[in-house]
Amino acid sequence: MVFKRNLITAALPYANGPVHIGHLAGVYVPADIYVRYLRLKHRPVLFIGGSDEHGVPVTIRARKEGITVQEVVDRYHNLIKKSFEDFGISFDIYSRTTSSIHHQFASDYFKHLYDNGKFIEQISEQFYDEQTGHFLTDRNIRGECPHCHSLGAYGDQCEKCGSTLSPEELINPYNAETGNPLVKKATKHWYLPLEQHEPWLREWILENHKEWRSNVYGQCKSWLDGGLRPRAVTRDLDWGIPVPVEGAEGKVLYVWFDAPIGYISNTKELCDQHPELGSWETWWKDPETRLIHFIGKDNIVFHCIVFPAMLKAHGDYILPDNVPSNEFLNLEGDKISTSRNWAVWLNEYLVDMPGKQDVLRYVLTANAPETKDNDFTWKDYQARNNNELVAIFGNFVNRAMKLTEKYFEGKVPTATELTDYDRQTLEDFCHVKERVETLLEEFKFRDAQKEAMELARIGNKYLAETEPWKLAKTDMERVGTILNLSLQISANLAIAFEPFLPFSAEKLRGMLNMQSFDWDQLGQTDLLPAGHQLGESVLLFEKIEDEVIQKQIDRLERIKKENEQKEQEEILKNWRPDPIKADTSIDEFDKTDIRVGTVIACEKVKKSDKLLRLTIDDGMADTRSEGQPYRTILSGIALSYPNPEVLVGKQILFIANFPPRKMMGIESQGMVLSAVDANGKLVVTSLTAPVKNGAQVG
Ligand code: B3M
Ligand code: ZN
Repeated sequence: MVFKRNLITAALPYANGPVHIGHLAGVYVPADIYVRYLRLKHRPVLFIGGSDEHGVPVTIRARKEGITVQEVVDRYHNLIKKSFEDFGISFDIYSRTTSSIHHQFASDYFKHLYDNGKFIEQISEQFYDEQTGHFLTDRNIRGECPHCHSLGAYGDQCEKCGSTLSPEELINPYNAETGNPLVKKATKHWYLPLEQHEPWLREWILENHKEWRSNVYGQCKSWLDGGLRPRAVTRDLDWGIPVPVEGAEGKVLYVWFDAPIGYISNTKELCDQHPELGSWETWWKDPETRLIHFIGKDNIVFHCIVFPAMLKAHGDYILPDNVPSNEFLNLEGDKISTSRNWAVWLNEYLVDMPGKQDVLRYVLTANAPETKDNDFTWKDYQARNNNELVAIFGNFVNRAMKLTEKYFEGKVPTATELTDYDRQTLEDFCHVKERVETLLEEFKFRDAQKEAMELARIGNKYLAETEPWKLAKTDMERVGTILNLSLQISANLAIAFEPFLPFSAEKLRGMLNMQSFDWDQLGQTDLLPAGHQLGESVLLFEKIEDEVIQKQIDRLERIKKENEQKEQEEILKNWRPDPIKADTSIDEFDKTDIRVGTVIACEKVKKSDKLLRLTIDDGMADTRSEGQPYRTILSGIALSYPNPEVLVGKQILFIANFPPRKMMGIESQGMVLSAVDANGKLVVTSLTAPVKNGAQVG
């Protein structure tokens, strides 16, 4: 199938915070590379973006900051839009889901499905705060975890023990914001019966789209194999697009229903403003349009199953031809998190690293999480800049320019006789176009950029081996040939990097004084005619010093510390003593023999993370055989005592009449008594004043 036009969408970021490097690596940089490439190929393309301004996260942010939701989305929409522009993400439109066009469009879309009987209605019991008159979403409900009994677990997850929860499982659920207790109340919602779509979805994805990336295909398959169920497309919330049917007061469209429709309404907004682009309907309904969604892996099910079902239910619409989705990018080994401020924010990057858009673009593509999660580190960022962009790409171009200025007054010299080595070099790079194109068509951006970089490597090697600076005194003709060839490679670099590093490619074209260029010229060896006057040479890339990188690392370390402190405070705030155990008696208690002893030595047990070996003077040396003056107790407190020697010399309490037990080949003769702190740290018990070792506690 040959497509006439390409409709490229990039996931609409939530307007509840700025965009970070995870978003960029996962979605926006690859989408932008692809779109720029299509434009260079003169293929009709629209690149659609916008902010996702509905849903719960923006309302939480508003309440936290004490401002209105509209203020939140205005702030972040403007911030995101501006930073995308400054970063060179070349959207044809970047709109927002609070626009009136979108509200109308999404509302009509819902109504169309509703009128055609595409939804089912269901009444279910949901948690409700009687005092505020609100139904609550899972994330807004907290309570006691049924598994670890920590307080303040969320309606979808306990962050203490990591178990996935549903709000029903929480003990004493309450409204996370008001603290009010919750009751169950019946509410009506509309559902998209996904199970009815299962047969065609199976065939469409599992049979007809085997070429999709394996992570995407695999996720779809497991959803389909697990059996699809009806999905609610409405919510009880006061922020969003009102459900346009009678009896739906106080209800809005579910954010995941309206957001993907944003791709369509934004296209409409663009086409309405620019009639020369044709009608939005051609872009969305003509089978000769190729629709491609760039998304992150947490959005796969919505773009591959739910949205296609919505499109199909409506009729008329085309379906996506591909959904290239990336895995996640971590930051310095930890998951990026907006709420924990663990991110490199694009708006801050643009201020901290002015003029270095392409460095970040390069690093994020070189390290793109295309097939597995990947890690961004500032050291790697620095190394890729200094060792690749500066040392290879920049250095090569700079030498070619400078030598031409020096020996040929900045005019492209003539290439006379080519040596075998010259011919080999030309041979090495003339396939670059074909290789880069094949990889880009397969959404393999990382390898495609590597191929483009190969040009610079070839050039760098060529100059290093031919050493024209040494020939200047003896063979100017040869120098001319070498520089001619080097400049041709530079011109190729200016074309090849246009999709990847648009700022630098433009700079380079300025240096080479290339008035016009065409992607199809890539691989040619006569891009710059002899005698062509070059422009002024500037540094393409600059070395990044350690101090600059250290500043960024310090910032992250500060954030890590702040987070640890906040988490600690949160834990202490939620800490409650364990409930008192069932009644016992003095007789029962008397059976346990608790004694006092002094720690003589304390060390980690080899090959064990948790165990410490305590050597204790229990005052009973004379009851043991000779050569064994002390009692040995193994205790699982090693994680709480990274420096075990702090216990040496302390008088502690231990149970003396537990039967001996062997662990890690060592016999343990009792149990050290300790208390558990709110954060799980164990603290060994002691006395308020010294007593004789062996004294009984009771
Ligand atoms: N805003 C989720 C996200 O940013 C969502 C994407 C919508 S795409 C239609 O991960
Ligand atoms: Zn728990």
